[in-house]
Amino acid sequence: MLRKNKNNPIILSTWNFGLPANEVAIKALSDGGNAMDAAEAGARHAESDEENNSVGYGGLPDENGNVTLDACVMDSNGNSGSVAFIQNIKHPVSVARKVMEETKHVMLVGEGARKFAVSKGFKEIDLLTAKSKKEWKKWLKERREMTPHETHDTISVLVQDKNGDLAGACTTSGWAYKMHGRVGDSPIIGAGLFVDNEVGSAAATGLGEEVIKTTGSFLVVELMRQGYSPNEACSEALNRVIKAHNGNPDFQIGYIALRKDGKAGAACLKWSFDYALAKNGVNKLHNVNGML
Ligand code: SD4
Repeated sequence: MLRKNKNNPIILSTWNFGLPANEVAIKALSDGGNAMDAAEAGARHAESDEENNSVGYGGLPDENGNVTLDACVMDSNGNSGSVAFIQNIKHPVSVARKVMEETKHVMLVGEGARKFAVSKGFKEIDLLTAKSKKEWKKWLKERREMTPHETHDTISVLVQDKNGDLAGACTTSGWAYKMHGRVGDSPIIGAGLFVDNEVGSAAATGLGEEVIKTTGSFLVVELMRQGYSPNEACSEALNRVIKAHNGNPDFQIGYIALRKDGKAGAACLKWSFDYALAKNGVNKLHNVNGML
């Protein structure tokens, strides 16, 4: 049994936009929120940022010019909620939380998810900004296959609150110029995100198809249960992907992991990967080099 880290909240998020997301999450905690409130608040911050072209408003569209979003949440009681392929709603992470808390389901997709959101008071807006539209129009001329790491940048926020409880949120616009209807790993519980309040939490960024095939985040948490450190668990989950691609995957996946005792870790397949860690009052960007 892992010792519980208490009275020392920790926030761990993907990429450099994790830094401002962590700040918002810290504020949510200091306003009295729990781990779920903080993870949601952090993810919402990235969803609102129109400069971020891979999450929420301002996200790059699918091949037909539709911005379609995926998100999920998981709380410390093992509850989860998710929306996939949702359109015209700015904060899919909050819709996912509503699915978790106000329906008997875990996952809603597409039109059903949008209608549910509207019924809960979410406003419909056009998520395609002028900037993203311009990029898409440019892409249409060449229709060049995007290498996933060019545009893939999901935000995942893992939080441990002062009680030592864990929760997480994950949100993305997915693979730029994807096929209409494509859903990635981010709304799939166990793939893009997994939280087990006894052991730890993990989340993924990168090529969702490969994360789904290896049930990545669940695997990272289970490896921590077996005694792997957060860094080792992330690397071992990536070893499965490396093996499946004969030692030479040509795409990126990054994992972050937070163990119940407060230890954080990360790993990525290739190039490098940034993550933001807020701990002991310091919110800082860290970088890990690729395993290959
Ligand atoms: C997806 N995993 O839709 C997401 C995208 C992503 O860094 O993480 N990008 O496949």
